[in-house]
Amino acid sequence: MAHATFTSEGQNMESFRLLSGHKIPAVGLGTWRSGSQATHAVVTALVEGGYRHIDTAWEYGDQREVGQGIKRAMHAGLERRDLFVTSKLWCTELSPERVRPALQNTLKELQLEYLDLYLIHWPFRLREGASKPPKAGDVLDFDMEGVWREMENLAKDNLVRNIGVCNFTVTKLNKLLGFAELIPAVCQMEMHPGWRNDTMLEFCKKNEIHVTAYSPLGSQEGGRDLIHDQMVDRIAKKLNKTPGQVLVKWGLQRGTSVIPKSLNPERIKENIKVFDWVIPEQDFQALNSITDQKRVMDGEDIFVNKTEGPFRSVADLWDHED
Ligand code: NDP
Ligand code: 1BO
Repeated sequence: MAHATFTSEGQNMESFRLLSGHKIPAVGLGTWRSGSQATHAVVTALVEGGYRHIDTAWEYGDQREVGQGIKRAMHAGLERRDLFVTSKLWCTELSPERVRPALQNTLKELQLEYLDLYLIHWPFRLREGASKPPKAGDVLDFDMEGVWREMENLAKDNLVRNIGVCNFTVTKLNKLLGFAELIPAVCQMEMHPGWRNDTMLEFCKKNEIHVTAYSPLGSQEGGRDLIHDQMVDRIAKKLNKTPGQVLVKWGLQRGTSVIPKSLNPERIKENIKVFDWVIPEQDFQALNSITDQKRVMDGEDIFVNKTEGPFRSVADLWDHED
């Protein structure tokens, strides 16, 4: 269920309550491929846009820049306790003894004492220096239980407020739920009208795991251009909104938090102006009816080796659930 609060700019910002009792702001700024421009984007989002939620990851290589942006926003008057900062544990660190040092490195890069949310980025362990696509021996066994215990220990030691996962399937979540002492607070996954991912959404709702929708606009280079989709554009024009706003709102109306990425100040501010209007039911259902359902982020380049395995196809990665 969404809760409304007001930021210092008077922007109505909704949030969702996690199982832990903490609140996750409904719209966050994505920072993948933001590079050196991440600092400016984060400052714009936090200080001018009214954002309170930032999504980053060690793998994005921009945690230092994101941390600079957060620091500048705090100098401008924001309090750490009002912010929700997410980062992610990369695949080379997916062994129990590497979890805590990886988090400590992330905290150092971000110049933070704690994270609000730490996620397993992908449920596949990679050898350091793995190629893309992986060579034989690049994808290693993943001790999910051992890694999760260490994630739980980070939460117990208050270094992270919440822990969760990304890019899991029902099969993998069931396995995790079988041994977890702390249930994942959040499952982050690709979600937009071109990849509704309904099975995972329903499974997470049933298990009270909050869902964050990534690539809500269809992602970046090589992604799916939903911004220029005819139906999205028609609905945007009818509602006097932009396609970006319609796509963000679609995710919110499904009960997910949403993390659009932008480096453009106007688009950053536009993407969060989504709280004082709704997509009418008929249009919402039209967006739910796009038949060409396809992942953008299928993981093939990073994890599939067609001849050597252990994952010989995209279907293998997703446990043949799609
Ligand atoms: P998005 O779906 O957020 O799309 C970003 C693209 O849309 C950029 O090219 C951006 O360009 C453009 N854009 C942004 N706003 C608008 C607008 N209003 N109108 C038109 N174009 C717009 O892509 P991402 O794949 O980056 O996903 C968002 C975030 O989700 C990531 O940045 C990352 O934080 C997270 N993520 C997590 C993953 C995981 O495995 N856990 C995987 C993928 C993403 P411009 O910058 O020029 O505005
Ligand atoms: C490989 C990283 C994808 C964006 O999270």
